[in-house]
Amino acid sequence: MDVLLFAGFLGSGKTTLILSLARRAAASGSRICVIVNEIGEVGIDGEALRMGDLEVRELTAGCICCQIGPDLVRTLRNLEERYQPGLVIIEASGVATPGGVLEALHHYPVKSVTGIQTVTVVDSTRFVALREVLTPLIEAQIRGADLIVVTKVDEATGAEVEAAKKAVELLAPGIPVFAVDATDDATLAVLAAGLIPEEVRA
Ligand SMILES: Nc1nc2c(ncn2[C@@H]2O[C@H](COP(=O)(O)OP(=O)(O)OP(=O)(O)O)[C@@H](O)[C@H]2O)c(=O)[nH]1
Ligand SMILES: [Mg+2]
Repeated sequence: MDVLLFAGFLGSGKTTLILSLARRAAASGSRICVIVNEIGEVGIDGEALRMGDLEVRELTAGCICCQIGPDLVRTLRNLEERYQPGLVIIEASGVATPGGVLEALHHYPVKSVTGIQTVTVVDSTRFVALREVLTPLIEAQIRGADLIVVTKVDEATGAEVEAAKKAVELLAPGIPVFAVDATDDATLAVLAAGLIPEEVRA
């Protein structure tokens, strides 16, 4: 099974994006499973994702990048046993770094995982301010990405979008960057084609 890891600060648009992408995939009959890591919150994302007809597991006992790596691995093994999903999407908590999650998976390997790609979600309306106060976290999330999605371009000013894109390109040179708003079907379709394995796609 392939794993898609979504990282990005709180409220950046991870769940929204996962739902839109999954909508383009589940119709093939292949089960997509989602693992969502929320810390100290009621399971709002879990509920939203279940409404997207996805098999969802919630991990709430800590952060998967630094505290509960073994729980993540156990959950992946369990999903593999029950569903043999073509794709497992992991929504990391807003304070997780991709490097931490990958380290956990490296430490306790899951045999059936054939590939892991990291998507970092960057909120264009808040990027500059967040980077200023949370520099190490925001930069580690971007540096750890295989692909970056800059969200909320419908809400941001042109200057905000450009500032976010430019900073991201400097922090993660050569990494593909997509700018989207949640209703931008054309870009989401291109994203889905690149991220979702063919056998899982609708
Ligand atoms: N205008 C606009 N709003 C968006 C977009 N993407 C997400 N949102 C809104 O931003 C808010 C946060 O989105 P979520 O998808 O819940 O973000 P998240 O990263 O999963 O948040 P946490 O799980 O709490 O870290 C919601 O109110 C979304 O409706 C977008 O492209 N444009
Ligand atoms: Mg979420």
